[in-house]
Amino acid sequence: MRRAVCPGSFDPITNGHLDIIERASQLYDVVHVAVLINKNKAGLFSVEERIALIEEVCAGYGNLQVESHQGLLVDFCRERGIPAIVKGLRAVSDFDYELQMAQMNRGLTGVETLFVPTSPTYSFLSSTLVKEVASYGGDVSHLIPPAVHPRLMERLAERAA
Ligand code: COD
Repeated sequence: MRRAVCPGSFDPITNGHLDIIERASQLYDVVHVAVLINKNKAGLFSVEERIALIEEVCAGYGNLQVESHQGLLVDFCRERGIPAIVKGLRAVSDFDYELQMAQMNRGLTGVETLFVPTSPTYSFLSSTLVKEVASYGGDVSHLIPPAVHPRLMERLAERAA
């Protein structure tokens, strides 16, 4: 069984994430989508909510497992026997940090990182920008899955109240 992990914060999942997950799911038998918990960063959505959104949006894929993890990504991989991390590369600006993480992770446990070039449509897209644009009233409906949009708008309205 060829296994890989697509890791991230997914706060919330965007069409850019979805593109990478979908492409990974075509290349591997099992793809683990790992929602990494960052103790120092409060998210807009709880980890449980992020997982529920990913599961809803990805319900059509038969080979995904969505899980959370606190700690090192390499430990998530080691515990499950996952030899490969799949990451999307948006632009040159992503490259420096992604390269550092890939080399660190390989040095720690030998896990490989494979980079998938982003689809040009999503090269500017991040959860952070989606939240910022939406919070000022910009239309982000074409940037996130249809199931995520109403939840995002509700959550931003709650936060603004
Ligand atoms: N196009 C293509 N790919 C995209 C796009 C897009 N528009 N948007 C996101 N992606 C892909 C990228 O591969 C990105 O890395 C991934 O989705 C996740 O994106 P985010 O924004 O949800 O998540 P990040 O960048 O906050 O996630 C960083 C990690 C959680 C993966 C990283 O910090 C990590 O591995 N943390 C665990 C702790 C650890 O092991 N630290 C040591 C690292 S050496």
